[in-house]
Amino acid sequence: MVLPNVSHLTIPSSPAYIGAVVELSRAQALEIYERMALIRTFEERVAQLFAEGRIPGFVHLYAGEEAVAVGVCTHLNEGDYITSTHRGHGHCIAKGVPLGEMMAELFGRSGGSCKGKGGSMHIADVSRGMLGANGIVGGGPPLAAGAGLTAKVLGTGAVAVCFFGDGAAEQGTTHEAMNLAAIWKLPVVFVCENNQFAESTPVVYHCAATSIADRAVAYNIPGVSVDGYDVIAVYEAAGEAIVRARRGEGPSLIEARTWRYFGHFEGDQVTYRTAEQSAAHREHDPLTTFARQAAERGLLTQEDVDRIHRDAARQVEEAIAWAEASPLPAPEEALTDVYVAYR
Ligand SMILES: Cc1ncc(C[n+]2csc(CCOP(=O)(O)OP(=O)(O)O)c2C)c(N)n1
Repeated sequence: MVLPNVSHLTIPSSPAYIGAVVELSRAQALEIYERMALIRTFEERVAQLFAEGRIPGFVHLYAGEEAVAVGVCTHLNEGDYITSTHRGHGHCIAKGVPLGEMMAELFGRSGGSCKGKGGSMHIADVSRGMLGANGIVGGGPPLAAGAGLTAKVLGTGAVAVCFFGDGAAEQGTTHEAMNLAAIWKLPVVFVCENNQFAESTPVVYHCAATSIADRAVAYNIPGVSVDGYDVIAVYEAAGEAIVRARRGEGPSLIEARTWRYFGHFEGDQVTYRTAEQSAAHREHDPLTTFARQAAERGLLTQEDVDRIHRDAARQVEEAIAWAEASPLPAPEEALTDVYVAYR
């Protein structure tokens, strides 16, 4: 089915994308909404659990940015790769990492994706192409270039998607990775989640460009800036970039403009932006925006939306129960699987 009325979805800054029309089936619309609702529910519940002191370490929540992870990962297969950031729960869920294993990782339990040794900032599930959340800002782009090189050399047809923040956009590693991926025409899609802040620093303080997507010019690759609240816009841009990567035409850069609903980390007092600003951004909430777009096109009903939220809540509670039933790692395993150990 071809969706009508998509003029607002046409992406202005790259001729390659102009005029593209998004086609979504009801099954795809359900899948997209289900994934976004699962991320939102997971994050809101993790915020509560953290406040109750039930999760050790740091957590950085992804709520508000769901359309980016889901709009991109809906195109990916299990054999494709993603690299993530310290704010990685949404990427993990969108790529299909089981919720129970994620929650157990947050709880530091042995059933976690990394046996409870990584925590929120280091969830990885290589078997599902999730190459890792990453506590190093700008750590993901070189990994994505490496995964793209692997795919190219082995001829697997896989694509590597690199999620990174506007802060990470200023790291040298990001530029080195984009340049190398462009020179070697690697199947990599660089997705900058511009949520307007790096910790407490507004993007206008740290970024000389008015659009991070414009930096693609420096690597002679397509660059496009999209509304990161609009999952259809992200889906459309990502679809073009992923097809291009699979055709062997090299990398692309997508900037998705978005906003995180929570602080930089849980416990952040959020003194660097106003409640009014946040309220204005929430008017464009990705879930309600997509529910409306899909309803207008006869793809989703209010009953679907209600059922999906109930189901997401059930899945997250099951994940918590599964995590809590999982034992702590045995002390004698403290150094097993650990890449670098200080002795
Ligand atoms: C190499 C490095 N420098 C600094 C930090 C400290 N730090 C953690 S998160 C962060 C901001 C990252 O901002 P951005 O990339 O925009 O991601 P966001 O938190 O907005 O999702 C910084 C500077 C770090 N973890 N790694």
